[in-house]
Amino acid sequence: MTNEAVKHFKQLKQPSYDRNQLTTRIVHIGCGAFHRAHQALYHHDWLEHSNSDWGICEVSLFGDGRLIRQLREQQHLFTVLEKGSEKRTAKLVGSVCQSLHAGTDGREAILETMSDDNVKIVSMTITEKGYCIDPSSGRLDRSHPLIQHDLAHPLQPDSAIGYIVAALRRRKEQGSRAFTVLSCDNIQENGKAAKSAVVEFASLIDADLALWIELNATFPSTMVDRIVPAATQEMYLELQEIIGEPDPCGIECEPFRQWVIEDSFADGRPNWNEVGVEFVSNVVPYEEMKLRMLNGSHSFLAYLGYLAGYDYIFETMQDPHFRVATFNLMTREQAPTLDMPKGTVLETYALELIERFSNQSLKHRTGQIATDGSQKLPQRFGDSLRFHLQHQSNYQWLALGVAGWMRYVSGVDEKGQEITINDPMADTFNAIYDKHGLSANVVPELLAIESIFGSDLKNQHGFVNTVTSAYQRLLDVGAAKTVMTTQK
Ligand code: NAI
Ligand code: CS2
Repeated sequence: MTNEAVKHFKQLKQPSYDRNQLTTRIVHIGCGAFHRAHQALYHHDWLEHSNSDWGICEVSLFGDGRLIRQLREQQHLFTVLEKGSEKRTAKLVGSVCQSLHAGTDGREAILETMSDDNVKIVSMTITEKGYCIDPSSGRLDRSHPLIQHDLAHPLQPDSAIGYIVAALRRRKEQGSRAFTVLSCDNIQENGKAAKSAVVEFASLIDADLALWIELNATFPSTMVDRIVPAATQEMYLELQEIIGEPDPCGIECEPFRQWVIEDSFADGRPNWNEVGVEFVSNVVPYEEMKLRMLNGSHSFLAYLGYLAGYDYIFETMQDPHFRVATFNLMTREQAPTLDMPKGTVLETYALELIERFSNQSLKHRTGQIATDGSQKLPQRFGDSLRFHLQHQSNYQWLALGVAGWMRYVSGVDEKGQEITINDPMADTFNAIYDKHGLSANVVPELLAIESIFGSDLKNQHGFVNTVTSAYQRLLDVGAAKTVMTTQK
């Protein structure tokens, strides 16, 4: 990898830093769409300003390794296309200097890299389900097949949690320092969730190791934000037209980006604050605001919008009833549950979110956001519902969101067409629908799934009745009319 050898992306501004000097100091697990348009780009921007040698090694634990192969073919350079409603900007990212795929390069290569003293941070975007935790309690799911495998073979892990523990074990044994585990997934207190999974896993195999990790590694929580839809053929063609050549590793996103990080690093960190990252002592209020107001409304729009026949989020925003419903969900039912630092105006935040969701140049599929609802609902709706039940305040939009999810996971849309349910709990939903068919009898059974709704919500009769009425209304008149006629 040399700057001179760059054969690609001649039309784009090349990195101004010397990529030959980069050495792997950050290992990132989960080189998906989001990471490339967020952390990798922030880090690139920072390298443009600093004399640093901190490079990123991308690690992919699953899949066929195609992305890693393609990254290598283009010296780990790739394009991020920022698309506002009027302006498109293509940026070339140079912060990645190495890549590894478990299937191609083997476990040993990954563990060796992760346990190298030079590595200071192991970051992750492995989706909510990658943590192998019970989403409602945040505890490690010991019955998870990957965790069962890794507990039986801790030196040959498959899961991200297993890899982290195995690498930290090596570091302890070789007398090196622990690294920072930086979770960048949409999970409430994602650092705490990662820590609890890692420490609990370690305690099951080696109590001393678990203690060493608790004392030496850090797990800062983060709030990450940038809307990055999954790549499509249409996107690749548009990108090619702009940059003059194909980029199979390119990705598109909105212009907005935000990253708030708890400032707790085990062994140093890049000064990302120089490129707009906020380091704070307590990230929880920011996380809750984003998860409830942005992601909560995203899920609402994904389930009800999909059922109403909308393929994309921006289309739901063109429906005035969905638009008002989303604003009301954010401002009346999510905002009151938040305890924000002084000066935060949540109504302004809500208006900005509506604007971002309305970006017509971003084709963000409702069906994409609808995936993995069992992992997303707890942090997007759960505690807000508990707040309203406790304060006896109104939660009709939240209840409709839950009912929309329930109707969606039936696997059949309002025209009788099949919906493919991508969710680790899809079999459970199937079994419930096989028993009851498309009827409101599914409601109590779905609410009884404790990993999603805890053990409390199913016992709140008023709540069960409200969700049941919303569900019945969806069956009777469909999602579009239910959203239209629900009291504004
Ligand atoms: P993606 O599907 O493009 O990438 C997911 C990555 O996670 C892939 O590299 C995949 O190999 C890896 N992965 C999946 N399951 C895994 C497992 N069990 N263990 C280890 N690795 C696993 O998805 P994308 O868009 O990159 O999103 C990933 C996550 O990033 C989201 O689930 C969310 O938590 C977070 N995020 C995404 C945003 C977006 O707009 N796309 C914005 C903010 C956060
Ligand atoms: C979305 C998020 O797919 C989803 O569940 O709600 O990925 C959303 O696009 C991001 O969190 C925005 O930062």
